[in-house]
Order: sequence, then structure tokens, then C-alpha cells
Amino acid sequence: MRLSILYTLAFAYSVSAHIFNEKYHAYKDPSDFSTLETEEASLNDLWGSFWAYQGVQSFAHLPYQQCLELDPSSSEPLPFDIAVIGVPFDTAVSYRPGTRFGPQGIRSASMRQDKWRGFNYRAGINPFDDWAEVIDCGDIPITPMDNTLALKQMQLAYKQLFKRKAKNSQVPKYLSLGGDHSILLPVLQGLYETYGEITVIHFDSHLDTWAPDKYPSFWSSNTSEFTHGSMLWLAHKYGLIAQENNMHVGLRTRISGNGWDDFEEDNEVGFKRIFADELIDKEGFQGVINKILKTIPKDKPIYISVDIDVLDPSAAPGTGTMEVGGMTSRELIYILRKLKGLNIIGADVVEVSPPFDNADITVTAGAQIAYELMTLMVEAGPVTQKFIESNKNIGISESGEDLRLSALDRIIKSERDYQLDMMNI
Ligand SMILES: [Mn+2]
Repeated sequence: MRLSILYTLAFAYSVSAHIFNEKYHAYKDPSDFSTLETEEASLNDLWGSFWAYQGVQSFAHLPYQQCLELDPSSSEPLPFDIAVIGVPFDTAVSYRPGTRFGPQGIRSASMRQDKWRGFNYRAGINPFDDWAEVIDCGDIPITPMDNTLALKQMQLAYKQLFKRKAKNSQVPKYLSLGGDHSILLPVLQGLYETYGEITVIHFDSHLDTWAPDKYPSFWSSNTSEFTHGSMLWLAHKYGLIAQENNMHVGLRTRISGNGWDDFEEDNEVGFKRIFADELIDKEGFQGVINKILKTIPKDKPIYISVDIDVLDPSAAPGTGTMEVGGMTSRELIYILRKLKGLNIIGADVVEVSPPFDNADITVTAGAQIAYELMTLMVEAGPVTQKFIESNKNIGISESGEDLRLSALDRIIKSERDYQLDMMNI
């Protein structure tokens, strides 16, 4: 009886804040449990909400399923439009490893995020409570023993993930949690099969467009050339990314040799460069944002890749290859927020290495950046068939020749015979 009255009061309160469960704070008398054992309070009322630090961890307490284990035709998978996918792979790094623990570290640090308190005041939307069904798809179970096999596993996983049916969108979007940066190659291969060439906005202190032979070693193999510093070079060789107007943001790495060779090669891979120092030049943030928006096409599929080492080591010590002189978390979020309006069809946060983290600084930054990227993917709206077709046509010449296939031919004919079977599982 008393509960009913409290429900009424709670409901009155909820009129002005209707996203709150009308039964929150319905029970106010710890001296008497007897009224709880009535039909008025279901098990879900009693036990269906958690404090931030409770519950089995999914990203932001989102509904969880191990998507790769479910056969879409024979089971009843959770419907989704945007999913978080963990990619725990870190054996293609040139310096400190540890990002195999990245997905779980970011999930752990995302525990204070959830649908209930998920409204992004900077954006004016709640990415977990908008047009998109958002879930956590679990991890890709990748071998740490053999990078050729690992790459094939990731390629097959993304191929299957992009074939999954979305609920309110033509295809699903994925927010990948790395893993080292090499995971971008199989992500781009999966995206390419859906969209054709992808334009990449690459937040990083490093170029990652290095030809594999820029590493100072006599020894190499096809497998050894797949690294977290060469994946964009490989993506270009495979014709997966736009020929021009990809963009680096936040660069400050030292470069090879005694001149500008690395930048010249970067030009050939199709990137424009924004350096960390430009943020404090006289044109400052607005200059940087204008440069990005002037370069990145509005009508093409855009992918955002965030290497957490774009942040200054003071803001992200838990990463493999720190470079001093980077931006703060606030500055990165500020720039990301200005990318609203672009067709963001996927994103990642990579190179978060919990074993090198201090006091959860890096994993917490990674979780917040993931939330901002999720917001951008929601803001971009569902993917339409028309949009997919309009981009694919870019790869067809006036005479009907498929230029995207030509891009693959170029690899076969190139002096370096990169394993074409990487493209064909
Ligand atoms: Mn990187």
C-alpha cells in the first residue's frame, strides 16, 4: 500500500525527468522489508540497476554479446546499429607492448558511463539513447603467436562483422578498441568491401605511413612488414584509402635520416599533416579546425583513428611509444566535437597499454575519447544504401573500368609482391 503512494510520488517527479526509472527511490523504509515482497516490486525493480563499479564489464554497461559467435541466420542476436568491438592484439609493435589489455582497460575505465547519465552536453545528444541501438560486441579472439594468422583472423572477423544486419542502418558501424595501431589495416579492408575507398582522419604523434623498409633491420619477411607504423602505407598500396586528402592531426615524431623523405613518402600515401605545434601557433585551434574541415570531403565515408599517443604523455602515459609535446584530453575532445557533420562510418581508439598506465589516466582518457567518437557516429546518422552506392561509383571510370580493382592490380605488379592473399581469405 505504502509503495503505491511512493510510486505515485515518484511518477510525479519523473514527469519532468522522464528518462529516469519511475521506481527509483520508491522504497524509503529500511526498517520494513515486508512490503517489498509483493507483486508491486518485480525482481527487476529490486535488482535491475547497478552502481557504476558493479556488474560484469561491458563498455559503458551496454548490452553485451560475443557477436562473432552468433550465426545471424540461426540464432536471435541482439539487434544493433553501432557496436564496440575489442581487438586485443599487440604483437606488431616496434617498442613497448601491452595493448592486448587495451580493450579490457578501456571497458573498465568506462564504468562511469552508461545510458542513464550518457547525455553529451557538448553535442546535445545522448549517444546511447538516440536513433542507434548500441551494444558491446565483445572481443575478436586473436592469436598472440603468429602475426600472419592474426591478420587473417582480424580480416575474417571484420568481413563477418560488416555483413551483420543493422537495425536502423543499412550496415552497422563499429568502434574498435585496440590493440596496437596495426589493427587499422583489417578494419580498412572490411570497410573497403562495403564503401570503397575510405578517407582517414588520423590522430597520432607518428606518421604510420612508413614503408616497412624504414625499420633499421637487415632481416625481414612479409609478416614482419605488417606493423603499427606501416599499416597506412600498406592500406595505400592495397588501394583501401583515398588517394588524397587523408589527414594526420597532432604529429610531432622525429623523422628518418637527414631530411624530409618521410614527409615526401607521406605525401605519396595521400596524407596532409597537422603538427602538434600548430595548436599554439597564431591561428591556433580555429586554424587547425578550419584546415581539417577544408581538407576532409563532406560527401565521402570518413574514418577516425585515434592513437592515444596523440595526447601528451602527461595525459596518456599508458601507451607504447610516447612523444612529448602533445595535446591535452580537453584539446582532443574540442577538435573531435568540431568534426560533427562529416560522414563518420567507423572509428577506433588504439595503443592504450594498461601495463604502462598510472592511476588509470590513459584508460580513462581512452574511454572518454571512445564516447566522443560514439557521439560522432550517432550524429552522422544511419548509413543509407544511396550513400554506399554514391561512394562506390567513385571507383568506376567513365569507360566503366573498375579503378578499385586497378588499385589491387598495382599491388601485383609492384616491385614488392605484397601478399595478395591478405586480401583474399
Ligand atoms: Mn599510431
